[in-house]
Amino acid sequence: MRWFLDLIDRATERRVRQVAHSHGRRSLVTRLGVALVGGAVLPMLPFDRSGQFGAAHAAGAAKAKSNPVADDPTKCEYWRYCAFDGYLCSCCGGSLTQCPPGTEASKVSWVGTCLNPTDNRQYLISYNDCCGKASCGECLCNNNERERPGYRLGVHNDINWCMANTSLMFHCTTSVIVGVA
Ligand code: ABN
Repeated sequence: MRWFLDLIDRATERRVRQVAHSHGRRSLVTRLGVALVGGAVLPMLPFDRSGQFGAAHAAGAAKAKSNPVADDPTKCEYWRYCAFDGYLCSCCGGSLTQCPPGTEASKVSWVGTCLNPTDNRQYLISYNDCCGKASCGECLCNNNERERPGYRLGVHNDINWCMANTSLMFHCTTSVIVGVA
């Protein structure tokens, strides 16, 4: 019986020592050290920020610099067309900002916001339709940055903005800078 009690004593002592070791002061200091070093090293680790606004636009600017069509107003990739829906007036006898002869600018329009890759600033662009002639049919372009569904009229681009003009016939669309965001 005595040997059995000794056995229990030794087992209990061993267990108490183990618990004291893992929950003692030294173990607490060890854990604190790990937390401190981890806290200092973690923020230095690289992580993906590509979803962030600034990085996305920096990438956009870099892309525009290496992409000559981004500087060509007859191409849909031109920066001012980021929220454009229609035919480019620069392909229809007009220009970026001027309606072709025989048409007039819509009295109402929708205004988008586009990044100019040259100065990295956001500009407000008014997309005025040119009204009074049948569809130009050249250089169809549809980009939808920050555009919203049709039930929010002022922020939707898939609309005939000739609605308030004498002639409702849509010909093409211009892109006029109306402000800096
Ligand atoms: N704002 C261009 C346009 C005109 C007619 C129909 C859809 C879109």
